[in-house]
Amino acid sequence: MFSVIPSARLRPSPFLEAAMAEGLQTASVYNRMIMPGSYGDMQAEYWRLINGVSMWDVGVERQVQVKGKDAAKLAQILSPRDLSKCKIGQGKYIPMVNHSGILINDPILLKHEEDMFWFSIADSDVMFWAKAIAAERGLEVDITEPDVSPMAVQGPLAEDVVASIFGDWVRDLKYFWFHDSEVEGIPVAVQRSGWSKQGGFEIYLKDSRFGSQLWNIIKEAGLPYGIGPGSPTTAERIESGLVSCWGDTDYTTNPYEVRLGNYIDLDVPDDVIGIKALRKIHAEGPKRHQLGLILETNIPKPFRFAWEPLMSGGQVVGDMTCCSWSPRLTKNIGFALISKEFNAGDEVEVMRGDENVLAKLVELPFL
Ligand code: THG
Repeated sequence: MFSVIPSARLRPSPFLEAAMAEGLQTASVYNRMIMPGSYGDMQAEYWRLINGVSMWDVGVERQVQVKGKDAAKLAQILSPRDLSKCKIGQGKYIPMVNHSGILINDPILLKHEEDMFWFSIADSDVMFWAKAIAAERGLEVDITEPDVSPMAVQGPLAEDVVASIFGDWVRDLKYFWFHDSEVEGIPVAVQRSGWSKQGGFEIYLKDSRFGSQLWNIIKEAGLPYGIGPGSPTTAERIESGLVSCWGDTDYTTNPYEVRLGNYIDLDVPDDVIGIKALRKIHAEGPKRHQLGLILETNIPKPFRFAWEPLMSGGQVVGDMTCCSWSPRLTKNIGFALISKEFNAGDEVEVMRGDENVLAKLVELPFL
């Protein structure tokens, strides 16, 4: 194997030291940061998320803070989801598109004040984009990266763990709503969120000096519940139908193709980036859609970075954009981004170099 050359470009999260002390085995790169992966037992990590509680270093979900007189205006310009009814203390899942209606990021927006927002971003550079748009539109805003790093606590027992640290008020938080708090003097915001469908919270650390201390507080509080380290879990997110922006999408993919149409409001003002393109795409009807795939093989996916083409009748009809063994379905499953001519119930072939594998299209989510 290889090791990583330390570099200021590859920013560590404040939790990385604690994660390495837990025996971190694999990592990837996300938002130009090191993103922890597995701690050596992916089966145990998966079942802990499904049946118990798991803690994740997701400091790679970087925050872009927009503050100032025109902050609300810029936030709306950057997303085709209507933000006019968003309240202070509320979070919203907001797809972002470019001028052609192509999906470029899918942040969670946190509204802190009438004139202050955080974009909690997926893997692409929203800072460049937001600064460029603000300057081009002549808006009065300060766009900065605050010293803020999320950690996720996920799974059916996450609420008990987080309540034992912060108090029973966390049980009343609605989905994506958040509240400022502290523990042992460490400033945080606590939000009901996280990239799984097993329930849970994200604790946004607001002072990176305390990464290891916060990690250990959560670990200790979680001990009676069997907490252990983990990370965003490919098998679970595919079973649950969660989209990975830039994993399941590329520079040709619009939100309607990947089941994000519910988060687009076509009657937002005309100055919202990409809204005219989205109205056109919506009116004409998207050409592709995202469906589940159940592969007729128990052989694991080969080690491969690229999408795998889907064939029917000798023609390429789409792509398989992700694939994983599902421990609950005991099958290999994935997502298809495929021509609208194909629907749930149809069969296609997944091209895997020499070997083609039959796969059945199904509705998402799997579970
Ligand atoms: N947490 C935080 N920031 C993030 C992520 C996160 N930024 C990047 C990335 N993840 C954003 N992507 C998603 C995608 C989906 C969801 C959350 C973040 C999600 N979706 C639910 C669903 O699809 O069912 C609910 C959405 C809704 O109905 O509003 O939870 O994980 N801090």
